[in-house]
Amino acid sequence: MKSTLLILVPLAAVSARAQLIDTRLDTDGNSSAYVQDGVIGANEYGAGNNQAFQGAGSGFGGTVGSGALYMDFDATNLNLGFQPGADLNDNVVILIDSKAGGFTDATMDDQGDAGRNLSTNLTRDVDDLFAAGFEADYSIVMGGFGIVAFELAAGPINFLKFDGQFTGNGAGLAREFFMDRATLGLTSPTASFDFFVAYGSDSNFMSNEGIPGQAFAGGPNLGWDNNGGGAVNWSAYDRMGIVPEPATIVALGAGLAALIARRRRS
Ligand SMILES: [Ca+2]
Ligand SMILES: [Ca+2]
Ligand SMILES: [Ca+2]
Ligand SMILES: [Ca+2]
Repeated sequence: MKSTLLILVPLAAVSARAQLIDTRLDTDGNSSAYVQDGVIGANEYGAGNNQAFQGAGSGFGGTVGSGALYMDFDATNLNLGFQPGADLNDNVVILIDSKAGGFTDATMDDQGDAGRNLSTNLTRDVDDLFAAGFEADYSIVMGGFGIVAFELAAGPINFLKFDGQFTGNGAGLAREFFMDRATLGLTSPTASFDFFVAYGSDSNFMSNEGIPGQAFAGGPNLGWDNNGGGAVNWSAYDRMGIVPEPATIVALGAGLAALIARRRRS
């Protein structure tokens, strides 16, 4: 009995700290209906726009908490669309874990500008803990200024791309943006990555909003110091990936059949 308890307790502790909330799969990783026009078109991000991730929290008015983040792959790019749930007065911060290794709040600190500071520090005065195993590799920051992407690093993070097509704070305007799959390490036909979205001010005053909704979504805004509550736990994350092409499945099936045939002959 004692040994059973010893096994169960650590498992429970791990699952409480890391939670995959939602997985969405692109059924055609080689093509997309993406048009960078500030509008989420019908079926632009999968059939019925089902490749959409929802949030929770309303402390800053629901911009992220009531917003939606859409994604779709084509052969070259990962295409994203963010539809705000309220005016975009602050900064949407998307942290992406798309390859081995990476960084946490504790291993990054770049205060060069608001986007860099939010990407590497989130809540200003306390540690921000990611889900167990989540090591961020890239960030995308969306605000009234436009959209910027960084490759994360221990020192100054590396600027990748800026797009100024969409500016201002209007909630009706979808922020659409694309990134090169190769840059993100997502060239595989069955590529997938994990991410979560935070929302904070230029001075790292953080909202309780997120995509997916975090455990603290029903509480007060995190502010600068998590209201004296210590480290912030960004334990929840979502996953976006690609369903294998039928050709890939056929090839896998053929390989399996050949393997079985070889085993039967031997
Ligand atoms: Ca697609
Ligand atoms: Ca569009
Ligand atoms: Ca940091
Ligand atoms: Ca990583």
